[in-house]
Amino acid sequence: MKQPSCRISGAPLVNVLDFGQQPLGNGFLLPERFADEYFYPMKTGFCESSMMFQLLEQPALDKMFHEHYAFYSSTSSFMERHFGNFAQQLMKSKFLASPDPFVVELGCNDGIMLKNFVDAGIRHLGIEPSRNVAEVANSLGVRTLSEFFCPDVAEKIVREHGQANAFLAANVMCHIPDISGVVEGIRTLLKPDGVVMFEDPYLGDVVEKISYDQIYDEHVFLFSAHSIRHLFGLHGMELIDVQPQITHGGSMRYILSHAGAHPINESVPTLIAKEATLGLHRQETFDVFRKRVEKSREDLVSLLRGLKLKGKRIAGYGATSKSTTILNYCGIGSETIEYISDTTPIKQGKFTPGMHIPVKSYDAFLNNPPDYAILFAWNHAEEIMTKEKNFMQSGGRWIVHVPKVQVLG
Ligand code: JHZ
Ligand code: SAH
Repeated sequence: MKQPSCRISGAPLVNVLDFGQQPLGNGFLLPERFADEYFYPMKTGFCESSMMFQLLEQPALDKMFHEHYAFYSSTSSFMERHFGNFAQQLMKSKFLASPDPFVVELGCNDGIMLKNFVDAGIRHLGIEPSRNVAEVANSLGVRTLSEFFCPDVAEKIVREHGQANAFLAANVMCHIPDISGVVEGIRTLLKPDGVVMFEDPYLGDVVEKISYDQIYDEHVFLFSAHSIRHLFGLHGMELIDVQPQITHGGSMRYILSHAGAHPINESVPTLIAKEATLGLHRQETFDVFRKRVEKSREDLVSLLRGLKLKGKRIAGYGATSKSTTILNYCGIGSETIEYISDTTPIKQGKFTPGMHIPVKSYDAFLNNPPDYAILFAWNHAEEIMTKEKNFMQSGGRWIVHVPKVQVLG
């Protein structure tokens, strides 16, 4: 096999963490597809030149994002509020103060964020290649183009709508392997005084909380302020602000503009200095991370094994993409986990990628609760714990693996 190289610097990438053969994170499937299920070798590397943490290999984009895409953003009411606040923050800012502003969002999914701009009567466009979720967005009045964003699409948008005042993205920039093409597209699309605001799971949180389940096929990168400042700097753009978010277990919102267009907030050098202390720009940090990931796996496997020996019933809560990494990396299947409950209709009645645990509706959890529920949607813990007070009051226990493997309650 050709030596993998950094998608930004071209330098050779060294494997820092090997997860073995992994299926698609969102590849929920029916038994007739078990025999020809797709797997790929999931390894991660780090480039000290671009400071980018990345997968060595990623499946083809159309294997992951298509008309049966399983993740619908609006399954979380907390995230609906979060994106409502994100939209409000932009609407109140100087960036939309001009007459007839235009907002573009990459990976708008079912319209969770852009519907706020529809309500406010603001000109907008979503770019969403997964047709099923794009259709939901369109049905809500969110104008959505079903395409993969790239420099050509950026030019087409400028021709048809003019340049954008704001370019938004949430949990999508880290999915796109040709990230340099995306930044070039943004440069074409953005007005000279426009703003880019995007957020993604933050490498600092992943390393600190050992949340290695943020690593799966879709997440080709895990970003830091170091890597983002460097990447956009190569294209004449500047990181002007950073705002930590609690969403998805710890995310970072990056705010950028054309170089020199806006002042740089003090938050940027402060975070860069913090990251330097944590060593997020150095390969050796990931050698330590690997050992901690391996320990987390041992702890989880031994906890679950002990509970099964005691005859306890265990089910999963939230058939997340993240759980695909946990289950396949730890080798946990239906001998241990009876079922996983999930509110997303397209996942229900199917089986989890690779380990083939049945995914059931939320009713399965309510009507047949287990002794222990492993919280695969741990990033939504607050929302879920509030909803599931009864489970704990009737003696049910939660298992979480972040920031350490433990039983709650
Ligand atoms: P959740 C996906 O990751 C994939 P996942 C993607 N790569 C990404 O980056 C993030 O989203 C943004 C269910 N649920 O948000 C709904 C309940 O059953 O952790 C979802 O299937 N009951 C684009 O899949 C899943 O859990 C509930 O009460 O890791 C949550 O998935 C709630 C709140 C959720 O993302
Ligand atoms: N922004 C939403 C959705 C995240 S899911 C949220 O935070 O909840 C990621 C979305 O990005 C998917 O719906 C996927 O289809 C889309 N996507 C993947 N590659 C893309 C690309 N090159 N251009 C635009 N969208 C893309």
